[in-house]
Amino acid sequence: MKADAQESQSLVLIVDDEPFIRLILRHFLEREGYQIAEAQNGIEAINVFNQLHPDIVLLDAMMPDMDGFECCTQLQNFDSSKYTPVLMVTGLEDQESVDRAFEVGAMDYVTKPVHWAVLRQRVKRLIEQSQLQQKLEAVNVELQRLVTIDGLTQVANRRGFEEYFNQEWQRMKRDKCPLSLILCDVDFFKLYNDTYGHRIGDRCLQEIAKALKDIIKRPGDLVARYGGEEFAVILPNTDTEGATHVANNICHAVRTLAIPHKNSQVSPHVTISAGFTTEIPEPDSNLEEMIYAADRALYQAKAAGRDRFVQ
Ligand code: GH3
Ligand code: MG
Ligand code: MG
Ligand code: MG
Repeated sequence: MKADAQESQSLVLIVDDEPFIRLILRHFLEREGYQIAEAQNGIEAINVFNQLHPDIVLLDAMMPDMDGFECCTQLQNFDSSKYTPVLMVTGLEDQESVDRAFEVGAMDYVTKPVHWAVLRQRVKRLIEQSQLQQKLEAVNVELQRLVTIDGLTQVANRRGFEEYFNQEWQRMKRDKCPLSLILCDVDFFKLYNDTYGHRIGDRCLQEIAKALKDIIKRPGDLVARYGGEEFAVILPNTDTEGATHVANNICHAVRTLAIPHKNSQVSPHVTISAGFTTEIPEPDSNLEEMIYAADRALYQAKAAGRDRFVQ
């Protein structure tokens, strides 16, 4: 429908070496409510495309300097062309040309002389399809994000942790760089819930997560909720000295929140214990073992009196 195109004012790039063809295409499509840009060969089409990012390209095949097939091939190299359909509008009717057009990335093909009623529908449908595809992609990206985020604390969840740790483990192995992992566990948190209730317990976890996010800001570092009241911090390209610094900051930051915990056996406030490990992953070493080592260190921090970190 005409109104649709007018509302969104989609931009059509018409590429044809014949001025008369450009003129009648422009005339017809403007009447349908589209905005129009023009180019008279493939080279010009690529320039205009990169400047204006049209919603669709109507592309002639036979043109001097750069023909439609070459132009279509080159357009596929641009990220911004991912959702821009190319509709070939050409006098070539042979099978080889049709095959070639689709092979180089055209989404559809119409022959000259143009059948206006058909062209009108093709242009409309191609633009709608590409808009729908863009929306779906955006939803998909958001879904991917949501499945790796913890709903309560908004840091990465266990799945996000596993994906990222796996990825960074492989990367550090390839680059022969140190990877550090800190596991943290809130002290006497069962008692906290018993004392203040589960809702206040939830809020406490949110505050701790926020405090961790506030201090762990280096690009590439990741804070995750590893389990109920356990957090994990992944520090790529970080040696023992760096991890010691961060682990110390974590304990300090939680202490500084000064969240009352009157039944804690170590402090009148909520505290956290941490265990960390640093290694340059070897070809034959195992990622699970690194997690296990951090967990052992955490256990030692608990055994040594809590509110501290151990390597
Ligand atoms: P420790 O110092 O040895 O770590 O003692 P703890 O009491 O923290 O350890 P324990 O593992 O016995 O208890 C963990 C508690 O964390 C029990 C559980 O109810 C609580 N918890 C786990 N997930 C959540 C959550 O999402 N919200 C709240 N409020 N509590 C949680
Ligand atoms: Mg031509
Ligand atoms: Mg625990
Ligand atoms: Mg605990």
